Amino acid sequence: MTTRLTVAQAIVRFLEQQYVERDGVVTPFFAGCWGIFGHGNVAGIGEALLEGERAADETGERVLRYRQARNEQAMVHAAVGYARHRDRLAAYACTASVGPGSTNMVTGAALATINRIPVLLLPGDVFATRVANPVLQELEDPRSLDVSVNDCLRPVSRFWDRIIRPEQLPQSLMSAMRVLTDPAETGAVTLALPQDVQAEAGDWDDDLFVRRVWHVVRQPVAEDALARATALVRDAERPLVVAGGGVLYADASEALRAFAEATGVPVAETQAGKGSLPYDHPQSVGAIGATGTSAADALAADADVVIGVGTRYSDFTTASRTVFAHPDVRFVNLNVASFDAHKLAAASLVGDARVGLHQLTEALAGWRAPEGHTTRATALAREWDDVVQRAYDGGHGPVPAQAEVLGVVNRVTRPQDVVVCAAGSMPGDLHKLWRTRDRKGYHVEYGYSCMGYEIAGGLGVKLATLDAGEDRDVVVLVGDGSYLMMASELVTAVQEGVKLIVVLVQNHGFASIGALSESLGSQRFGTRYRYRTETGLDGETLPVDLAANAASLGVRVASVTDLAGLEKALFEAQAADTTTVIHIETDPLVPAPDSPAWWDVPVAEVSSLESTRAARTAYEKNKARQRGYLSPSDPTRPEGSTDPTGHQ
Ligand SMILES: Cc1ncc(C[n+]2csc(CCOP(=O)(O)OP(=O)(O)O)c2C)c(N)n1
Ligand SMILES: [Mg+2]
Repeated sequence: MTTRLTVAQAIVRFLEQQYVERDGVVTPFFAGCWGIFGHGNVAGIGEALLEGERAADETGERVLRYRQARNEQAMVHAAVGYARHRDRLAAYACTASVGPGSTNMVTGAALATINRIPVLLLPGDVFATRVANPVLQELEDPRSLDVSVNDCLRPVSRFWDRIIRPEQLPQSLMSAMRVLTDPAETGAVTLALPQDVQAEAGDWDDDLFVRRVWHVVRQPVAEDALARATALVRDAERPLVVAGGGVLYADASEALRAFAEATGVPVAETQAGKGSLPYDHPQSVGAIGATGTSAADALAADADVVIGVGTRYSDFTTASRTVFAHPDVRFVNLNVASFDAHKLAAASLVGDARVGLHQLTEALAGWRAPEGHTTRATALAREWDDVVQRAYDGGHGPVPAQAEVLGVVNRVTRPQDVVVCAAGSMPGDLHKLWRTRDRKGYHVEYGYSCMGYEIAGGLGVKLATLDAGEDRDVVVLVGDGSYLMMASELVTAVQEGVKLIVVLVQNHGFASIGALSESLGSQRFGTRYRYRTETGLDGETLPVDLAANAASLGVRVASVTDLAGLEKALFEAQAADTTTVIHIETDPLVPAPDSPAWWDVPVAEVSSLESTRAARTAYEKNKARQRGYLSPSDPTRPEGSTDPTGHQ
């Protein structure tokens, strides 16, 4: 049997029937479709979504619900926030018109792919028939009429296709689903849809539209690989776990806790992995790397075996390959993605984090890290927590320090509430200072660290909590720079009746890049929001009123000047039904407690500036500490084997 539908109608009908199963729990994969309409999708995907909603009004059946966004980049961020909070087991589609609507999604797609979060992008594309070309917003590449702006989405998508014939669609949809639901492959998936093809009808095999379940299997680690890794760990004197986002997506926190408690190995966390253990677990040593705690970074410096679980070892995590300083450090990497498992010349364990941790725990039965190592880790973590408390209680005035603001927000929010952030000076401060009490409590996008993710991503997180039936406030922390880049989805939150608590930290510019600039000899050049004078951008502070700006978008606004006011406003925001933006000024020149680690940002090799020359000297010193981490994880050659190259 076949059904006659347009390509767009077939896509919508197909997406509605996709389910995912993990651990025996079956849930719908698509929560809905974000979209902004233009001539490239209004009569294609737009018509199909409308038809779907009308049909559902009659039948009451589940549909791909349409959500209206203000900005295409933001809608992809919202989709990512949603999927990340749902452990990648649910996602959104995003439809955009041809041209600028589609290219606006490029940044969101890159963010999704880098963070390994599923999102299905459905950009409109230029006419497949080319009869009426150039269509409004068409690129027109004189070298090939086959190119459109949607080709920009190729490098940032894990699967990319352009449907120029209806017959191509079923295979592409199946490939899209395979990638979206595969934890090792997932990211942005793009199906570019020429505007004429969207509206073209085909006779579709009804099997395309039957309910389909995609199984997310928990791949066990191969026994021989496990044996190699176990041998390394058993020899370790100062092992350290680095927990990444994979621990959270695999819902492996309990398995990690069991591993840590059975073996005594301390656990450090990356940005994406923060919350893998509660901050006050005796073996939790907190943030690692360039934004790390003194505890985690001291343990990393001495670690002889590093057990990375679900981490991709970004330069922040490794402090640009300096944080692991033991001359013979070896790595054991448990990761569902072979690409990540093999990083740093590790003994690789390719598999699911939860199953793999269970396997490792069992294989190491009876073994424990030296007692002194575990107790040292606990003592170092306590010392760091005292540093955190002092930062929370900083007593700066009249304008408070950012760390004090974080302290108040941490104290007033409930353990299950989610803090959302992405760029500026707050992610680093949060990584070091935030006391995470729930595995879902910390949502900082630091794979792409994209200014503008905060509010849009937070909206997606809140929608995810509502769909999951969870009672969580979502607290978005956003700097003035990020706010100015993309506050647009506050309007969407108002429209959808979704409640966010946004803490807008006003420090009149880029405190983060200002501090970085100063440390690199660049004198905070171009990082403050100041009037232009004859000598540059060094006049009075600009008269922006972001509280008034937020109020104009239809949200509740509280403008506070001190920590007591912040606390009161947070309580009121908690009690409110609608979105609140709390505006507070902080002093950009009060830094949070410093991390001992380095981050590689190259400094000019020659310069007429004394500040730059001094910074270059310091840079070269740090550069000399940088390691390749190339030592084979298995340095002993099996007996009887010969090296064909003749090298020893
Ligand atoms: C889209 C984007 N552009 C540029 C950057 C580089 N960048 C990182 S932080 C930052 C400044 C952020 O300013 P603000 O949100 O006010 O936070 P603050 O640094 O003041 O804490 C910039 C420009 C980025 N991360 N994302
Ligand atoms: Mg700022």
